[in-house]
Amino acid sequence: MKASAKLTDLGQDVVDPFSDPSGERLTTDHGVLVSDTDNWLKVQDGVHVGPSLLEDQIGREKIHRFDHERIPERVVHARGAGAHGHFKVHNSNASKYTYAPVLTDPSRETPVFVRFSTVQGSRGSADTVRDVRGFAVKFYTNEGNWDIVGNDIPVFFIQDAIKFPDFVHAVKPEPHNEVPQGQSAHNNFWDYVGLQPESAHMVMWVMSDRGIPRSYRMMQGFGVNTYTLLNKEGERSFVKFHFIPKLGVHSLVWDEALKLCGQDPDFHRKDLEEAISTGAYPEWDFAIQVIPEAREHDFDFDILDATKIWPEELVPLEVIGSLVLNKTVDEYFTEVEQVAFCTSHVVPGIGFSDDPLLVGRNFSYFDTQITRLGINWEELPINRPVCPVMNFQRDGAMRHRITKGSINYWPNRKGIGKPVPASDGGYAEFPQKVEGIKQRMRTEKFQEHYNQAQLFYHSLAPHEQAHLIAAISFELSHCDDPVVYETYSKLLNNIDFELAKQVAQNVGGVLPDKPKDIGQVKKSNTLSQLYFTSKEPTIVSRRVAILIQDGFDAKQVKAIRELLKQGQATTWVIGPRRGKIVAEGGGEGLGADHHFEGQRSTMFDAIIIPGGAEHAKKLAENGRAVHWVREAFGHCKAIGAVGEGVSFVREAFHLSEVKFADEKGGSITVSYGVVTAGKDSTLGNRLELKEGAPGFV
Ligand code: HDD
Repeated sequence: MKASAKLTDLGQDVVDPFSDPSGERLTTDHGVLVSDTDNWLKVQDGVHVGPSLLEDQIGREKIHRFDHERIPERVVHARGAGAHGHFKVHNSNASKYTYAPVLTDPSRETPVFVRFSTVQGSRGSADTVRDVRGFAVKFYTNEGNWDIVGNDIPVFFIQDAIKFPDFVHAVKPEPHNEVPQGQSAHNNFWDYVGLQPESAHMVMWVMSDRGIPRSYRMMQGFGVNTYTLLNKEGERSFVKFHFIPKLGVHSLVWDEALKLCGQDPDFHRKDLEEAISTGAYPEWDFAIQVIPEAREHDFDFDILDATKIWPEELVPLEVIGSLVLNKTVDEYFTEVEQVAFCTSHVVPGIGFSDDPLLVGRNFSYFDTQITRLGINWEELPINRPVCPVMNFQRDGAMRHRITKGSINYWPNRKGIGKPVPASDGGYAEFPQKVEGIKQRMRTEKFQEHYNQAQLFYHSLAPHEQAHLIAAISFELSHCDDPVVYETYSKLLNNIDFELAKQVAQNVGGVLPDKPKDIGQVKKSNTLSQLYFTSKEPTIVSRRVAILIQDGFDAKQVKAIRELLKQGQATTWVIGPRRGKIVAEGGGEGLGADHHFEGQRSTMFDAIIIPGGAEHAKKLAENGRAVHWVREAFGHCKAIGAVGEGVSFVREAFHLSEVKFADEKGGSITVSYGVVTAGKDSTLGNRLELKEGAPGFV
């Protein structure tokens, strides 16, 4: 069977051959045709309602099934969205490190399922909360399933898995009142991380713009833990896995994220679905960082410590492949809810390290799936490997597979289920020499917690640092126990004096009296989001709102839409009502997709206001329309205006002193992200709204 055929097979697997979703005839679960699904069987005389009868098996079945629809939500990462796609390596460069075909065979296309998630909130919480995002990838390889269960942040809060229950209890809603939902802005979280300096580095990342991504499609993915690769010569290397989004790394601004929680709590889920359905398939480069075994101790941090990155200046990324998502799910529950990942699931050529976080994870994930889905969870269609599965694990609740034959043990007289030697593809552990004293401790390098927190903070651009300070200040302001915000503001002085001072001033914390000596300030080029955003600016899949009123210039709108379509952006016409809006001079109008109150500027990446004298006047009279552009401006979005649209924008901002384009001259001006084109501009050649144009980044 060809690997590429497997995606289809997987898709078909998901469909139960006996169920007919498009069928017209209703049946019970045991297949009997149902004649009435709306009236419970009752004793009645046609006038008086009599008792409903328990004997109604159709009614009983419907309610029984409904009563048991819910399964336990994930203890963390409960809120998520997922999609299908494929993974491909572009070269066999990794064969010097591993013999895993999924990482070395460029002729292969490996089907994948990816689930993105937030961590803290429950299944019904909002998408745009400040949080870490899960980035879990299941590779359905010919050698078995391989799961990378990663995040959008390359480090973790704790070094040792034994701390995970405490950490999760601290970040989750507080136990006495189950508040807050989807937020770390509360006493218990900041209390915990204040007493737990190993979290400082990760706290910096979550409080930076990384904690509020614009889209799942615009975030990096990291395997976080250190894994190992094994090559044909039997040599072992340490490895970290990276996914780098083709669209760049982008974030919301905090006010936008907060508003979206209410205005569109499914913002990220819908964004993923919209992009795939419109053909803008999300894509990531796949890269590895590799450290040969002999260099394990060459660094001033421990490479098995999950609170540390491997700076790219020290260990460069090697891009070897790409991941594409090109199919939305057909049914949320059976795919996104029932998909189950295990860090312990690797394929031959890939192995574990002694990273103490990873070792605990390798136990935890399989265990949690038993509670959530039952011991036979790997038989569920979304979790099933695409290669043959044969072993003597048997029975258990909800076993589906029917295995023929009389043999269920090894060794057996027929030689069935024979273990396969490594030389023939069987999984081989690296023969690692282990020595030491059995004890509960951490080595010296694991005791240092601030160097990389500083590295991250100092590598941010000034506006990113300002956002981070605002974010910590917001969070600590939500802590009402002074011990908590005082402890944390003090801790920040180990990272940066100005950071500590400003946060302390904002939240009433303890002002540091002098900078702590933090040695030479170090920076890394690849930690600021600007590193990714400036590479290849693109408007692909960006949502652009065109604001119109009766009397708008229809020719301009047509041209604008055409240009944006060429750049693969999506346009949405927003008017005073959904439906026909009359064009200037009574010409052919346009159907608005939404009315001003139905959607908000937060849901779009840019706004354009075309010309049309009557339209511009009406927009200026409409408070909500004015709010649209003001809010978008406040959120640093690109705003474009043409002809009379320019005067509307100017009025909306009361910005007569700012130099906009000379309307008569028809020139184009860019001012603070506002792009204006004069009245005489012809859209085809002068209003350059093309990919990469200023303000459309
Ligand atoms: Fe975890 C879920 C990522 C540490 C225990 N984790 C879960 C998911 C992601 C991560 C993306 C959601 C998977 C999905 O979409 O179904 N977790 C991480 C990362 C970690 C990490 C990047 C640090 C490197 N996790 C971690 C530790 C433990 C767990 C140390 C326990 C010792 N994680 C779990 C879990 C979950 C989970 C309780 C909940 C649902 C699930 O596993 O399937 O077992």
